[in-house]
Amino acid sequence: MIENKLFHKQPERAVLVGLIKPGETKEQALEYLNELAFLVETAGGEPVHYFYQRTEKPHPKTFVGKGKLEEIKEFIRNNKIDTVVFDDELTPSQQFQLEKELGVKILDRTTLILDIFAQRAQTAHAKTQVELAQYEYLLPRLKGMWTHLERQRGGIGMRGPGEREIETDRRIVQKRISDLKKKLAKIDKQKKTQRSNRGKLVRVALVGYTNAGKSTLMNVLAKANVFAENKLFATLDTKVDKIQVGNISFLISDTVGFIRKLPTQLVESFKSTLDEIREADVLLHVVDVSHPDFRDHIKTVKETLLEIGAGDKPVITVLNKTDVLDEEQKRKIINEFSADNRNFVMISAITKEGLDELKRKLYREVRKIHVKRYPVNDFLYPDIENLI
Ligand SMILES: Nc1nc2c(ncn2[C@@H]2O[C@H](COP(=O)(O)OP(=O)(O)OP(=O)(O)O)[C@@H](O)[C@H]2O)c(=O)[nH]1
Ligand SMILES: [Mg+2]
Repeated sequence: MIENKLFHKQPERAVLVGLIKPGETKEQALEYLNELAFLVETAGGEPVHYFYQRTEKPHPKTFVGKGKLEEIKEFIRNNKIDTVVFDDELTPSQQFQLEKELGVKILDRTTLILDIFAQRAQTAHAKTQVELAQYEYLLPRLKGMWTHLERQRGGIGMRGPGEREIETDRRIVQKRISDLKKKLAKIDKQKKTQRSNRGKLVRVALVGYTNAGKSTLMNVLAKANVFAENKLFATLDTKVDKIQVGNISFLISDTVGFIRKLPTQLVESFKSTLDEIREADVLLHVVDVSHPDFRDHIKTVKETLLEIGAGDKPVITVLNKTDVLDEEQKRKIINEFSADNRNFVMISAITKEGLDELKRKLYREVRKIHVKRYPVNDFLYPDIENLI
């Protein structure tokens, strides 16, 4: 449980609002709201109720239509609600209008994710990246923000890194943005030098949806000690370790997870963190196959990889958390992925089932790159079956 002690004794009670877009089923929309609820909990809030509306696109002024807005208003009146969270990024004017109509704090998906990142950030690098993303998002929204509510409410959406309340004075924010950019440019340069100092070693990056089990797998593979927990965005900082499989040493990195509608401000300011993925030779795409929406997660990760310019790398799909599945479910998934002709392996990072097979696959991929980079006689690479 993330502490919210600075601002609230009780968790903020939140109502969640999403849209069912054309082509989406109600189940899908509910799954999306479940994810939003998980985000709210991770931020220290308490999801109380879901509202959703079938519509082609958000209402330009109030996100949902008039009738739905009345329903939400009524619910807020009767249930001591502090906050309403919308599952998409709101425009500054929607935010302003909703604030006026509903009289409670209005948050959108982006603010929520930025807030979680702010609480999670540990190093100066992560803190700088998050703070910049927060202010870039905030700048066009400062006018009229929470005008009639005053800022004493604080809490979710108002916290910067290190439990500092974020600044809302426009001039100070502008100055802060330019300072943060300068600071980040400096850190990015250092990071680049660090990466280039790692030489020609093959680099493998763990990628995947948030909470898929990347850090848990990193801990198992590299005997590292990376923080892992059942909350979203447990990892923000990149951790790199050297490991040996068979007779080859290579680098493995664990980094920030992806999510649907990852705020663009974050993608931009996390550029150097994401460089770790961009510059990797092989990707291990970790998937939580026990999650009902895992196919959607795979799609999101692929799209994000394309977006950051890492869409063309060799990928091993690591279907994780098989310990939660029964035999029938496993068989179905194996058939599905075999038909797809994908390079995949089923594992459990907890019970370690499938780990040897993962190592063999990893060895083969790394070896392909290794022989190109260090041309030597093939006999130096004995058959992996004898090694693991
Ligand atoms: N049952 C089961 N749980 C797992 C397995 N692997 C990881 N978990 C759990 O899944 C949760 C998330 O694991 P993490 O390793 O933190 O996931 P992550 O992908 O690093 O998440 P972020 O850093 O938030 O992106 C934790 O509670 C883990 O204990 C597994 O094989 N089986
Ligand atoms: Mg992690």
